[in-house]
Amino acid sequence: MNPGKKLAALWGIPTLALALPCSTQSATIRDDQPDSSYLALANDSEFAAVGLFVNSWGFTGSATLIAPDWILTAAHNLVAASSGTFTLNGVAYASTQLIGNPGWNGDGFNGYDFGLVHLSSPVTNVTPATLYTESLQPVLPATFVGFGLTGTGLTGYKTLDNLKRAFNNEVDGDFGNPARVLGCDFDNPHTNADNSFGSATPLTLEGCVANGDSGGGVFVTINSRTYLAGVISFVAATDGSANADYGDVSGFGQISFVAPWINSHVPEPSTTALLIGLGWVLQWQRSRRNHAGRRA
Ligand SMILES: [Ca+2]
Ligand SMILES: [Ca+2]
Ligand SMILES: [Ca+2]
Repeated sequence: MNPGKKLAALWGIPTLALALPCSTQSATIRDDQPDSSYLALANDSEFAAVGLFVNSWGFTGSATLIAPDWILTAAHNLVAASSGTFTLNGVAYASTQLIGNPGWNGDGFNGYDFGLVHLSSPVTNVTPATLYTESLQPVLPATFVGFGLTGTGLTGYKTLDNLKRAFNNEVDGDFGNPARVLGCDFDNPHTNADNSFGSATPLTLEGCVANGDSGGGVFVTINSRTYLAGVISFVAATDGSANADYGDVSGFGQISFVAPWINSHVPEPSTTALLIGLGWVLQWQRSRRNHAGRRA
């Protein structure tokens, strides 16, 4: 992907939108798969630590519990915010401190789209996600979890129904800085013309991130254990419109390169030092196509 092209940070959705009537259309999911499958995947216990994050100026994003009283989200969810509320399993937790990564400069391609939020009281009924602190090696499937807008690959994002969805995709692309930012394309089951990275065949529950998924979790399962490996940051487009339809690209920051910063603020996040990589095939494929997007 051409780093010079614009992308759409997944700026949140005004909470006012939550009150608007929502259709039953499912979201940035395959048009030939049931929405119920994506909803069920999100409700897997492995992803229980992902909750809704609404900042003080009323925009909706997502976040993941990484310690009983700390959540990890996107830095751009914290811009100009004085506080935020994290909701998990119907319980709202107020913030006491917002910490955007000091390296964040508004450019998702450069990474650093990470923010930490300290909660006023600990979450006692959900186990925090375990951080994956090694650098991800392509190609591997990952699961993206968030509360963003919904629609299909044919329509792009259309509605916000405040439900947690998850989709799978193969992490097989980057934006020129793979140690920090990785991505995956939304492959179209009806044509290979939308393929940008790797295989043109979508996974069964393939999808794309959309507005409001910002700060949500990117999970990988290694040796039967599931880890939080990334934070959802942006959607980029090959078709000039970053609307999360087929062909658009999900981008996320790797936790590994900001792990020291996380550890400097969060006393005891659950992490792993598992060494990996030898078993993975290094098939890093980059798009030769220019991608254009827009800020949402
Ligand atoms: Ca894909
Ligand atoms: Ca592909
Ligand atoms: Ca598009």
